[in-house]
Amino acid sequence: MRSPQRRIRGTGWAAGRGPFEGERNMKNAEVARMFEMMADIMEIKGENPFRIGSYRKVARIIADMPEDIENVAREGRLTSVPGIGESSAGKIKQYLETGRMDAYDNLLKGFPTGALELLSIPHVGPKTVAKLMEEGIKGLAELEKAIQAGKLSGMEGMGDKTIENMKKGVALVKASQGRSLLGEAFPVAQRVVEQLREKVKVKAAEPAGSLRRMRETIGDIDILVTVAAPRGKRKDKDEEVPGGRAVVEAFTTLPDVKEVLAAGDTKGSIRTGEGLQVDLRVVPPESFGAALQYFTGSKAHNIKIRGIAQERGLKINEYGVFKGRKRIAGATEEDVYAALDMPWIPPELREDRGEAEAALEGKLPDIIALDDIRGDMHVHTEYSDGALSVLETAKAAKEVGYSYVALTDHSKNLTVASGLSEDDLSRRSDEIDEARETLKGFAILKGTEVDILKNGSLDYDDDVLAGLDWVIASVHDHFSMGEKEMTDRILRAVRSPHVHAIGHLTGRLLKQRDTYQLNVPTIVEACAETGTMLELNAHPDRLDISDVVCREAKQAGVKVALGTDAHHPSHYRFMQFGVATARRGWLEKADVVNCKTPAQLMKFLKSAKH
Ligand code: DGT
Ligand code: CA
Ligand code: CA
Ligand code: ZN
Repeated sequence: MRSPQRRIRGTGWAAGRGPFEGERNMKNAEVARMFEMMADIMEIKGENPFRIGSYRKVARIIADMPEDIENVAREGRLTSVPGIGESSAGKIKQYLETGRMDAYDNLLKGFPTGALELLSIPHVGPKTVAKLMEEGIKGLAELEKAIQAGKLSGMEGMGDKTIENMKKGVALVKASQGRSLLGEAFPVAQRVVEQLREKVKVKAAEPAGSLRRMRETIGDIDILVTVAAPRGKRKDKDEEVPGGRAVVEAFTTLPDVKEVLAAGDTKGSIRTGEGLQVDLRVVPPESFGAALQYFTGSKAHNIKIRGIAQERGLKINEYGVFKGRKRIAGATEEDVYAALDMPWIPPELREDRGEAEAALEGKLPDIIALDDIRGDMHVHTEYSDGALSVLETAKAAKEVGYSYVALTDHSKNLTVASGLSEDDLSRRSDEIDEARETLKGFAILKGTEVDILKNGSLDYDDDVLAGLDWVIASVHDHFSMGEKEMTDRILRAVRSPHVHAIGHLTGRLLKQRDTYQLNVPTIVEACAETGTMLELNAHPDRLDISDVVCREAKQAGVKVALGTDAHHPSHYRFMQFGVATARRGWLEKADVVNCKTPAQLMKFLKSAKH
């Protein structure tokens, strides 16, 4: 039988390998979060404000540091980073070397978990948590009850708007509780699968579940393995082949394992240092495709597929497709779908959003792949808050294999991100001209991410914008406007003849901040009328616009531009999450401007607006 492994087609998962190898272990965000958390807990406890401030500062420094903190620590350079002193360096080192930080563990010891829940609500800071705790509100469920009973209204500093925001925040936390960002879970799955393949001889090891479907958040990671003799030992060409038990053992003793939740003959479950649960199942080769199909889901897709099988008098489960008692498919996913008269359906489409019907009619979209992307349309340089120079930034994009990059530094309104003055812009323009000379055959677009000001006007005058190749307009402040006001604000930018695309349209930060109040269909419609594009911001915190809005854009004829919002070339790898979201939104090459050649792109941008 042919190896099932070779039959796994170009999913987002497969696209995860390649040029970004080696960039996946950045611990910066993790360490920064720990310092932020320590500061929050100290603040709730009412400890020394100076100490709290210094922890916050360290968190910020680490989060913004373009370099991998593990490298900095390994080379003994922690204390030479401005703002990191001996004591912080010690904590960081201890954590990176041992996976524990005493200071963190001690602070968390005995601290009520309910307070941590409250802290995870957007807009709820340590001061509010302290106040709520004083009032006897010690967790999410209690807060929800208190809001419902109108108990907060009497409390100091609790206006209607604050309470309304809190209510939304509680809903957001409840919805995302226990879920991780795709950007966090993906590298963990990649690591676990690789380590497993190295440790034990398997015929195939592949992720399934929401991770294979590349959902924006992941509940747990599911991994499917097949070996030649899953239920026992068998001699295979005189060689002892591992059984399911051996695979589970190898799995539960991987370096990433922090806790073993279950270990049996064909199933294992562990928790990693990141707190992610990973479920592993070992299945026989003749069922591998059926099991992969089943455990990839989604549940809604599976239910639809089962119905289609029943209509044909067939039965489908994780062991195969059966006609009576005879297995007619199961070894590969292609076989499974073919048994139902369907072509193979890319995992990203399996959400019961019409993909099964489309497959039956032979009308599945020809969705884009990472290889189709010829450039990154949203990148920052050191002129604003990026890490590297124009030339370095462009060179790194060329090394990824791109034909172009759009440099989209912030505009002057965004002082926290060193937005560019008109003078800065013209200095940058000269520098781009020089870089163009150096990097012949590679296109650098002179771009901007211009702020949409409170009233919908733009942060640069029209003549400045007219001199640029690529204009993204984004909202970066005054987030809490009403729906009508915010929609009008963005519509005004859409109607500017100089705005090519709206950046991160809804402003959501996954698990942290909900979307602005906004009428998305109205904006999509206006984009279609004016030839304005929508950005798909590929940063794993954002993935904005979402898969669902991508689909709306496509249906309205609005083109989508993918950008990673890179502040350092190591962020270029986020493109795979943007591509995955585009795939989930059914986008084809014609829908995505990044699939154009440089010449096609420049021509298109000149005539896009109408
Ligand atoms: P997650 O982990 O919440 O991000 O989402 P999934 O989709 O990975 O869900 P999970 O881990 O609970 O289960 C993995 C897959 O197994 C799921 O996508 C479809 C399949 N599955 C699980 N439970 C059921 C079920 O009750 N019925 C059907 N038809 N499929 C199921
Ligand atoms: Ca899962
Ligand atoms: Ca699972
Ligand atoms: Zn932005």
